[in-house]
Amino acid sequence: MAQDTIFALASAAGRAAVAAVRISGPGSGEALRALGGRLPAARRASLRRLRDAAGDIDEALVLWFPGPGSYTGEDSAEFHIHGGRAVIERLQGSLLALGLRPADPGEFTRRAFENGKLDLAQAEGVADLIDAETKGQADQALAQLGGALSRRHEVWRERLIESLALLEAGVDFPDEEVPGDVADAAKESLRGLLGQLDEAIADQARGQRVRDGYRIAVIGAPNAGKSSLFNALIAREAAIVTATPGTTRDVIEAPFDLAGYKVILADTAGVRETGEAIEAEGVRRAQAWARNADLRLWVVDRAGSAGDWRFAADLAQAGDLCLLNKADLPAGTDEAACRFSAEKAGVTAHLVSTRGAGLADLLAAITERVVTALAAREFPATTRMRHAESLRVARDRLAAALEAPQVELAAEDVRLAARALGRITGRIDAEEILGAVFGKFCIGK
Ligand SMILES: Nc1nc2c(ncn2[C@@H]2O[C@H](COP(=O)(O)OP(=O)(O)OP(=O)(O)O)[C@@H](O)[C@H]2O)c(=O)[nH]1
Ligand SMILES: [Mg+2]
Repeated sequence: MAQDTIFALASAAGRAAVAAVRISGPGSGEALRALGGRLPAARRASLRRLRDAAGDIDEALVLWFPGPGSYTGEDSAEFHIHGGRAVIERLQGSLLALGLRPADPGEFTRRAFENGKLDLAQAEGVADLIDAETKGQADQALAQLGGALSRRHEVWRERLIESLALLEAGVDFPDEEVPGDVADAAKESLRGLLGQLDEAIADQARGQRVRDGYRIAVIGAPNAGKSSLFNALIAREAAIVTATPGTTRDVIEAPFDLAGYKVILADTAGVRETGEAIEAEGVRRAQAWARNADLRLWVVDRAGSAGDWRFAADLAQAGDLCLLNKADLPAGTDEAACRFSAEKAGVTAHLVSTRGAGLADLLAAITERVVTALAAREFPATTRMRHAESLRVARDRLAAALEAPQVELAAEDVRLAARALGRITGRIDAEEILGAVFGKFCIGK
């Protein structure tokens, strides 16, 4: 089937010094010649005056990438033109007139996948690298793009297939002497692999956290100073602060960069018993966000003596931080009671004031937790739900294979486990997942 030749603005829309327009497909060379004269040397930048029947378009740098040695694997080209709206539209109009069509989101990378230039996990790495806002996200995406994640799954898949061959030797020649130790060797290898898959599953949340952000909830009783702390940490007045308890109702999320990692900080409604419907909904949302967070900052008004700290006490988990706030005021009886209870629950107490005292130490403590949770020498095996699901299926099939009463059943389970791993790189069932993977790309990539 003859492919269309596609085009797209590969750089961001809007006024800029330079804009890059890419084209790919069998008509690329012809289009380049039509607009810029003879084909430039492959992969060398050449200065050309672009023109069509209506006249000059721009003076531009053009690049010619003959297939299959190009990003997409097809003949393709780039025009680096002046980045004004009119010039971009003029060039795109000419390309349309030459019979090229605008690319769908991710279509260049999809073609690269279809031409065997990248596997699916690598293609996802491309999308993640484009979306990366922090160093941690970029490092992880680059490793994935380079094939780190794919190689790991391929090695596992190959081991499954080797074991399958050993098991099938027992199935295909039941009457012959297949030494018992062949099947044993297969099982031994599968058992080792099961251990590795278990480790990868245990580590799976890390990759998703690096990609999507580490979640920190600011929780506590009304008026404890949660919104004040939230504003201090993100260094802007995003949340309303008043002396009236019950000010914050919605969850307010703010992403920020901590030590190169994406962190999402959330201010939440003060937790207390309330008969008021709006506030009750706010409390429900606060509790839900807090439970799913990776870390909770439990803010307590240490100057109080009414025992309000108890309202949010059961949301805090071991490893969280308790912030005894309003260090500039004299301590009430709540401080000692809360500190005692927190430390018993494995929650470290810090004395702070949202007006400044102790905030630098607090930030260091938070940073330490984020880095400990996300950093590791090795990149994690999975970075998306899609990978995690396949990994879990593979693990369950493998466990079933080891338990199977008959070698035929074991072989079938091993086959299914290999299939599940093959979905991660798109070696298996690619058609089903292509839309989901490439639909989220930006146009021009
Ligand atoms: N003295 C003193 N007052 C503080 C400090 N931090 C916050 N406050 C005051 O405490 C009051 C409540 O602050 P908020 O940040 O709105 O408290 P909150 O926990 O978000 O309250 P709700 O949204 O109602 O749950 C305000 O009057 C703040 O100015 C502090 O470190 N010292
Ligand atoms: Mg508030």
